[in-house]
Amino acid sequence: MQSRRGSGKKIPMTDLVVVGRSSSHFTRTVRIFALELGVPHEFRPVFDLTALDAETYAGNPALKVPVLMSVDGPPVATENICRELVRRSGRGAEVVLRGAVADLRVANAEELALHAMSTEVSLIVARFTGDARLAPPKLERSLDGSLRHLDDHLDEALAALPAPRLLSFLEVAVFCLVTHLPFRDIRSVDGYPRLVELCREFGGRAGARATEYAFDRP
Ligand SMILES: N[C@@H](CCC(=O)N[C@@H](CS)C(=O)NCC(=O)O)C(=O)O
Repeated sequence: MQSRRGSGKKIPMTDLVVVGRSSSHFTRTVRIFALELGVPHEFRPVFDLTALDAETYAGNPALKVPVLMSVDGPPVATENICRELVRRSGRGAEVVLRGAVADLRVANAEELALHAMSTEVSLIVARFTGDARLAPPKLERSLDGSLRHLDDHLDEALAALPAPRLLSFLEVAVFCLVTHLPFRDIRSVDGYPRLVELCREFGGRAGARATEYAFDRP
């Protein structure tokens, strides 16, 4: 049985398809969720991020990845997809999604990790287009300030997360962000020892090892 909902491409009724890029930190976040939670899925790369049609992005009108293709329609954006993967896995009790903990140290760290990820995307787009006006100095300051805060306050935030846990959005997002900065040559992360340590620890997980950053080629 096939469905066309959410995208022009046919997908099997039972299957989930993560549409994204192997070089994308947002995509890596959802792939790690799917792998660590044992949710069967296929990965389908988008090769051309300059495309202007939503079809290329599995129907995402924002022209962004990742997207999760499913018969129920495609949730767009990383947090929504992680939430849907947790729902499908039936393992919600073992996972700390964004916003699940009221503690401000966690909420601020989640916000700053996501903010830094988006800021990095803006810096990459500015570099790609060669238009310096797209990367004003404030953007660089904003990224540095967010990383500084995360490095200084990571331990407090992690201590406020429920334990034991299989996975938290905060840890996965920080891992994907901090490993991505040197991969895209946006920042050295040497000045952020606590973040580097988290990456070293988390990098041993199966989901992390299976999703090493790479540039997809058609
Ligand atoms: N809010 C979105 C942001 C996704 C995003 O910025 N994805 C990047 C790849 S890491 C992208 O699609 N970049 C292409 C572009 O901005 O043109 C989410 O949480 O998934």
